Amino acid sequence: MAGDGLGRSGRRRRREDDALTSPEATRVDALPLRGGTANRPMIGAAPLLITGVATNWACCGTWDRASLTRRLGELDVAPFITGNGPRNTVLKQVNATKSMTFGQALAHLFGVQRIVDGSLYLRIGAESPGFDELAQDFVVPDVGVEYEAAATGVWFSQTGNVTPAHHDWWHSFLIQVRGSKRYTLIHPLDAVSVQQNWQASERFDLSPAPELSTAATPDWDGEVRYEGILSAGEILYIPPFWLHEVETLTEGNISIPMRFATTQSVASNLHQLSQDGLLRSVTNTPTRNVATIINVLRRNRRVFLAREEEFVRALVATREIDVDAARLLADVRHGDGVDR
Ligand SMILES: O=C(O)CCC(=O)C(=O)O
Repeated sequence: MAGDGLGRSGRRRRREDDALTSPEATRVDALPLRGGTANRPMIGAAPLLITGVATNWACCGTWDRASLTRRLGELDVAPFITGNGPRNTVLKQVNATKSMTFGQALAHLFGVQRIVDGSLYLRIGAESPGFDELAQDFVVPDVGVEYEAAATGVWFSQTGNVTPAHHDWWHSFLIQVRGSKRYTLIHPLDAVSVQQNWQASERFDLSPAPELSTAATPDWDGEVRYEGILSAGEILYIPPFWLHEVETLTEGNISIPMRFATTQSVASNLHQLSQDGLLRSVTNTPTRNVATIINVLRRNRRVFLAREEEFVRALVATREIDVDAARLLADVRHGDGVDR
């Protein structure tokens, strides 16, 4: 508010005696559904902690080191190595992988036998051998939107592994099969202010985002954040575009991230363009090849210009402006239409 004399922190509504905590995601006992019903929350509306749904699936009852080794122990896998620190970043574009058998990976992940120096994070995606065998033990529920098999998988993790803050473009159900994870979720409209103090390499490239938890950000002045523990048998529903950070709290940890398509999009095309558009291709390709980067940026610019053109044509038509849209665009692009 103009003239109120308060700085950023002064504008915060947090009272002096408020404990610095965030609520956990709302607990429900049914999966959300497109449009919702009397007994089912509406998919897309808010994060949820869903209890009592996955508990009876065979994966939650039977997956342990012995049974998985018996079934798939000889499978060739290539887990990410995540380092030895207390906060072992997991970034698929950055972490090195090491080939081994699934049996060896499980021995390391469960803390039974040390196979590498550091921790492991293993993803068996829908395209990987072994996935179909594992998929017999869980259900793909009907939530009224299309299942995205290619983005679904089974993830094996160890204490201290951290997937840093990021957002995805799908409805995500993080099904916790074994052990527990800590999660922090931030509303998409808080994302811009959250990122304001990040380093450029954290905002625009692959340096891991700074920790978002309440403990790590006592000066948080955003508006919507949830934080809590996801335990075995529970499902965390993460709506599209919500920032999320996930830390593994136990050894031999198993989750199934199950994804479904969304028709939702963030409100601003420009925001979407930088966050979800082709610039993300640069971020996801750890290249220093200038020609490759130029090509991606050129493609990005063509997409942007096409959107700008669409907008200008619509504006001219809707307001019945007596101007040729192409001429107007040319003026804009050459800078000679400014301040006329
Ligand atoms: O479980 C994790 O480590 C990360 C989960 C996640 O980022 C996701 O499901 O999108």
